Amino acid sequence: MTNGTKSALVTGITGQDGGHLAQLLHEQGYTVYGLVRGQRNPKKAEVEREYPYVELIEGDLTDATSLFRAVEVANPSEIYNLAAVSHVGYSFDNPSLTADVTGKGVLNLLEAVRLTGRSESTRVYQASTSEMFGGLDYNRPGRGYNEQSLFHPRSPYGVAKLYGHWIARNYRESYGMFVSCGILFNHEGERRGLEFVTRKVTNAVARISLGKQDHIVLGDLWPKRDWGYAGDYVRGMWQMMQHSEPDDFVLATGQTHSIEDFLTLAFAEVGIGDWRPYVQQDPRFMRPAEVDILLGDPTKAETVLGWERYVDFPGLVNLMVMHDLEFERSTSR
Ligand code: NAP
Ligand code: G4F
Repeated sequence: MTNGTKSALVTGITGQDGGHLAQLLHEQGYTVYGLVRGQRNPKKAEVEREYPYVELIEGDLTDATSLFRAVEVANPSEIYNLAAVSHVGYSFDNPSLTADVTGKGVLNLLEAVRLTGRSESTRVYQASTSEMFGGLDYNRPGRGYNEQSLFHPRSPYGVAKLYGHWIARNYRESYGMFVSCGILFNHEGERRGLEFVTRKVTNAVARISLGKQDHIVLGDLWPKRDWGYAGDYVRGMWQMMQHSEPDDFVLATGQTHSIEDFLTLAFAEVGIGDWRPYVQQDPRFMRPAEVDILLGDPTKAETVLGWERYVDFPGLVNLMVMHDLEFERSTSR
């Protein structure tokens, strides 16, 4: 299905999801605009190389004026707000910045849409997160969080995202704007930042197997996450924006695995059966408050939107390790 008349503005274009989404929107025939921040952002050249069809606009979620300008220039039918301070560990060290970007930045963007007179013509996607839940859903043991579950964020990131979530819902209710929130559980892939645990592991596994590195240093290994593939999840974001009504949707796999499980599969990909000799732990990578387990229930997205996933957990680990092996073979570092 293509739609040549639509244009989209994607914030967070230099991030993991921004890349996957830019590709999907381009394939659907959209004119794609991407918000990029900073005077000399090194990732700008990467976007220009990998997604040459994206028209870049300079702006920052903390700078309301720049967002007004971006909205005026792009005049988008859809805005995907993916930009955020998105690393949970980093948010503990930088809580104020996280509140400004991940929380108040959402308000700045919604105001840019409303005050430029686009409340009725522009649909907005807000990147909400399973970090807003913060652990086990004791009301639904074993069945996972859904759209009705209670929130209990356990990090400055989760708290800031919860503000973004509620202000997005408030603009939907107050001004009748089409604002949908995707409550996404962890999604990973070959474009995942190296600071997140899955990519840190697959990159290290590739380097260890090629003799470029001899161990990896991690934090806690027992937490469990509901890990899916980012390519599947950006399709869900787009489906939310095509739906007849704005709403909230959980995207998840309905399965949860520990970091130890991830290590076992990743090392097995390169023929290493026992990963323990290669893994060290350091409190530096542990958090003041941890989310022990995340498990999501995607029934609503599956039934209402027809959302499907094509990559399962072993497939995800395989594609990430294979990608990193190829990349590490091609560089001498
Ligand atoms: P990511 O790779 O960390 O990308 C974050 C993006 O935000 C980057 O493009 C970054 O740009 C941009 N950004 C940071 N501060 C900004 C600012 N002040 N103004 C404008 N842009 C700024 O994140 P992701 O994994 O793609 O996730 C996309 C969104 O979904 C995020 O909001 C994240 O919190 C949320 N989310 C992610 C997951 C997941 O598992 N991936 C799950 C649930 C929700 P620079 O290049 O300039 O730093
Ligand atoms: O990969 P992580 O940093 O992802 P986390 O904290 O679950 O957050 C990600 O998913 C959220 C959705 O639930 C997003 F909203 C958020 O933006 C981000 O994309 O950590 C996963 C687990 C944690 O329990 C962490 O403590 O891995 C543990 N961990 C253990 N060692 C580590 C490390 N995490 C990182 N980043 N680095 C380590 O060395």
